[in-house]
Amino acid sequence: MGVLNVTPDSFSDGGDFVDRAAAVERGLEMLRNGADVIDVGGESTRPGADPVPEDEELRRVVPVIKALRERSAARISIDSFKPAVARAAVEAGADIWNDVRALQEPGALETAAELGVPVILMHMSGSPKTMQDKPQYEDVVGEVCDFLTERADLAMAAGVTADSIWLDPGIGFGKTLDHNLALMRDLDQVIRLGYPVLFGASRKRFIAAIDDGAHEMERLGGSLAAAMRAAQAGAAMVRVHDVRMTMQALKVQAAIKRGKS
Ligand code: 9MG
Repeated sequence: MGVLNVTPDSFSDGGDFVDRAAAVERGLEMLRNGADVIDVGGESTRPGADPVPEDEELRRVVPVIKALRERSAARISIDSFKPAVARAAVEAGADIWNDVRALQEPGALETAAELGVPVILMHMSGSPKTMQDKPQYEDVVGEVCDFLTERADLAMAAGVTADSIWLDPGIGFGKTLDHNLALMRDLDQVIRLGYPVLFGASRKRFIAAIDDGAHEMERLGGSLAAAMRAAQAGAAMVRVHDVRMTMQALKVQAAIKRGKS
């Protein structure tokens, strides 16, 4: 899954507006480089990020999804926790709902059931604005698994089919470095819940915490190490910025496992 953040800090024309053409080109490039899904998001979920009003989020993502749909048959996911944005995105051509709030917004469960598209339920403690203020767990892996199981059960009770549900431990979302490392080490516990697992660690801050404050653009090595760990543990998909290099690493890992070309 290739990350396409349609936010002014990612694709700016120099002012406050998103350069949509550049965003679409980046999405198509990720597909050429081997991505199966493009994850389009119009609201940053980085720690400390400010919320974006619904109309602005729609203005950012809908034209980009329409343009990608016109030019490619590949799967597109909408990264949003707002039911109205997910609905408009699916009408514009998106195939998957990636929800970092795991359908906790009012009306989200019902909307997911109505839309009938696969939905990714991610674990987050708190909200992006405050989630890194002293996150605490007794047993982070157990608590994340319990939360995801409960959200999957609630989704199914609302009418989402079991085969539409994906789970995601939410690396970096309300977690300290040690919490993130425990989740990566014990990822098989999330996988054993029985749903396909999406894993996202690309360019995240825990890499800088291990490697001397490495800048966001200098985190490729750590991103690849985490993606390889996830693939080895059995994650069904990894969410990444650097599609070409991740594909290369995955191909080499698979070839080594086979022991032949
Ligand atoms: C939007 N977003 C940012 N990081 C993410 C992650 O790790 N998983 C999912 N599902 N979405 C993410």
